[in-house]
Amino acid sequence: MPGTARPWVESRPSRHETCAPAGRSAPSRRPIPPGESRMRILSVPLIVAALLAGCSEDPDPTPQDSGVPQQDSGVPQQDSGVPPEDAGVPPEDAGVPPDPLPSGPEVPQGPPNVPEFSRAFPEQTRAPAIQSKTAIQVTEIASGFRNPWAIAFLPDQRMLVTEKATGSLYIVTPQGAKSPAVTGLPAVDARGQGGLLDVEVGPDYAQSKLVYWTYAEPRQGGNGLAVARAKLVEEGSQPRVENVQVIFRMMPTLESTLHSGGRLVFTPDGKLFVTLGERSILAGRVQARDVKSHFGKVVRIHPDGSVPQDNPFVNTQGAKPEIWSVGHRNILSAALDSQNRLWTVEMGPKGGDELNRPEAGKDYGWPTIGYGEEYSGAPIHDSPQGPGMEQPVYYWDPVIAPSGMAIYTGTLFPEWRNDIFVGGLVSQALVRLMIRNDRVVGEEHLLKGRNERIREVVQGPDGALYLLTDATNGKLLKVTPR
Ligand SMILES: [Ca+2]
Repeated sequence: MPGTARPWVESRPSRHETCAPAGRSAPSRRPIPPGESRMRILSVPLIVAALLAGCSEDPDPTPQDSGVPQQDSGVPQQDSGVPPEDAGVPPEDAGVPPDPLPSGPEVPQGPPNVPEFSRAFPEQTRAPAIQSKTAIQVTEIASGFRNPWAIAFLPDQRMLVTEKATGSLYIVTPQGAKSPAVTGLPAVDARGQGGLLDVEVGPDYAQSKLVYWTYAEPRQGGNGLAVARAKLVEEGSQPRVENVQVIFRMMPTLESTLHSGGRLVFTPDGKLFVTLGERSILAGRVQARDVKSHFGKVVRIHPDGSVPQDNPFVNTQGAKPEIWSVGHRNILSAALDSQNRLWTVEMGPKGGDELNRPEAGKDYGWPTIGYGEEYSGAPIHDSPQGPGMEQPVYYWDPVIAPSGMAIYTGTLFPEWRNDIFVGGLVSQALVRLMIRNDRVVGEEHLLKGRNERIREVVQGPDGALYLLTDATNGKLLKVTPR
């Protein structure tokens, strides 16, 4: 109900409610060397014992490798039953020696789908579980959105909110009052994962009133992701867009309702990153590493759609000059860090969601390498690693099903500064990753008790996190300290 803020207080299960089999402390605490499978060092009796102990969520009785050599932390590994006390260093403590990195078991998540694939380095998956010290409150700002997809803040702190399937764009006040749907947007192909997707406010909005959005564009012979921009006009109670310009079209056109990608990220130097999926079907998937196709790429353009001349493939014969990086599956999460570097999370196959930091001209390997398998269980990759292809910074097996991303820079939660937040659809969580030296050193799954698919995560100008839930009655939520 617009204007009615309903507080919801996060409650966390105690450690006793999480899965911690009695045998967890018994086996060797030997760190798992890079390249060695976790499963290979487990004995069948240990797995059976864990299952018999009622631990269906996490049959792996091996204490989680902290991902950090113990000699670096200077302290013994904590008992697995004790929550790490070092989840986040408030800036006021900057003058004292930093807390040791988190250690202990990972977030309860069940066994990997592809245990025969080994991580490339210790911190690449199953980071130690961490817990925020700050108690959080979740307030429902508005509801009644039909599968909302994205939020963007206007300079006056109102929000633009997209609805995927209806192709509608709304303006929502901080108190939750929703405008009529903005008129003038072009039609969308709303089937499957298509529709109206991301929205961003132009960097020069104060002068230009330009807003930008992505959508699945219906075309002769199929569809494809497009990026449009237009002037937002508010006169009276009915907002509209004028002078719609399509500034980018993913090519080739293909008939598919899946894997459009579609996140937009402006950079402070005036460029625009667009993430592009590989359409899922085989005819699209095989183009993910091909520079003659936009499928499975991150592209980088100017806000008018023209190509920056320092893009990596502008001088490559036959290549699409907009391409920034190749070999992605379906990137639904993207954000800049405090150094203005792009980070992405891509929806992987079963057991293969990936966090990457895409750099110019690099190849992220899909579909040749990866850590997952087909949802049928059929293998996709001969190996999770290969020459000339980049390793993900982190991967999830089982998957979280990522969508939406923010890298926290606010002051409301000092302990979260520079942490990565990712929305979880299947995992129904707000996933928090603690990063040190570009490695994931801790993972937390917030809001699990709400049982809602998290589609979008944005940091507001007030330092709160704003979320959208993916449902036919989707909600706009605000996360603040309690
Ligand atoms: Ca990859």
